[in-house]
Amino acid sequence: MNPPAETANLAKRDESVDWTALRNEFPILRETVNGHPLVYLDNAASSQKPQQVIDTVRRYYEHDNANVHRGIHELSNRATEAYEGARQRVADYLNAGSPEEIIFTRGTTEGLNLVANTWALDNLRKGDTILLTEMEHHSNLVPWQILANRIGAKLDFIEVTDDDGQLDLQWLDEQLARARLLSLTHISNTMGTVNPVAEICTHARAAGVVTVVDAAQSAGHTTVDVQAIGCDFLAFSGHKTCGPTGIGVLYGRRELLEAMPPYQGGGEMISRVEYRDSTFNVVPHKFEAGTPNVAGAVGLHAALDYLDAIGREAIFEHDQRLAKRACERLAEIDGIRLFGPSEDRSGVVSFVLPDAHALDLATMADQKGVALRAGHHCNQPLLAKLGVAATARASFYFYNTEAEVDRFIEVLHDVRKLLV
Ligand code: 7TS
Repeated sequence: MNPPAETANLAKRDESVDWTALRNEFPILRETVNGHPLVYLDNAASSQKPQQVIDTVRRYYEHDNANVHRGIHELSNRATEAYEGARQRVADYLNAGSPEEIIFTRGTTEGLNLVANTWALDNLRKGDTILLTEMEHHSNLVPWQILANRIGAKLDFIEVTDDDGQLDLQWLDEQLARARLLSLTHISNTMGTVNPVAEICTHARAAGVVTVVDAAQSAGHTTVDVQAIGCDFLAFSGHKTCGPTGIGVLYGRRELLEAMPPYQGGGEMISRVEYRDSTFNVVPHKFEAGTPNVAGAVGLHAALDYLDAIGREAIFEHDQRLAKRACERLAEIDGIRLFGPSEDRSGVVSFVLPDAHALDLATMADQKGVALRAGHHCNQPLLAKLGVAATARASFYFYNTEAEVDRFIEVLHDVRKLLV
């Protein structure tokens, strides 16, 4: 299948990006909610999709749909070409050494579970230590708890500093010396902290510790280069990167993937099957049992083209600019508690007001068309450490505007008047 015309024709965008024109390419942003124009500030949970991605998926189903790798017929060949083309596109996007290092998954969660149930289950033993951080999403915590309970491994945590939500790396080398595997997030989905993953992975490599990076919050927002980071595995989700739901990526270093046992059994992942035994396919197919999400991969390809046409540095600068404006305006509210670093943060802004519960706030903001998130953000242990049960969270993306930040603040003030 040819690359979608629109994305192929998108001019390379730089700092002079026409953000308004981009915004207009997202049909859903024209929705009204409860009689108000939608202000969508829940991008850390899921991003919206540009017309180009929607059209690419539709075009795939209208013209190319079939099962992959099996058919001798034209449509199967087209579907296979589109699917494998998407794998190559992801490899380029992450600067992976080859497309064989890219496994399609359902999302970040599945990628992390895959590593826990293959490399880690095969290599870790009773008494081994798995090193995590205190800011991990449940998806990068619970799989390791399940594994640790199963094999008798231990969990250790890099602490988060109380004041600005950074990782406390002063004990990193000591912690790495006791660990076999380190799994950590690139960007915190609650505090917006950007972790120095390349530096941390350098230390881990020197200590012989295998590294896993959760790029759920970074892959669609900033440059993620697996070779520059130097990680062994990295996972992200298509739906947070302008792509479809139900498609994600696990990058794995080839030597590790080659040596790992399969994740699930079924079609596609085998080489030869007998009644009592089987041999397995080569990587990455060994890890992709069953009919894959071809349309999802094709949509993800279009999404990555779209993001790269804008430029990931420009996207991150835009996220940061909006977050800064939001933080500055929020900081004017007496008694507000803002979480995370004050500088060099991502577009995720969490806060707690002294007089209004986060859930009430988000519910009432929705009445005015502003989509926030409130709750524990799948970060229960972190919130317990921070001493709160819930935060309200606004998370920005490149299609959000300064006017939307101002509208969000205005709505917040209106809602507070009603709540206090
Ligand atoms: N890791 C991080 C850092 C995340 O933020 C999320 C989702 C995941 C993993 C899981 O991604 P999934 O696509 O497999 O579900 N974060 C959020 C959030 O902050 N609000 O809703 C989902």
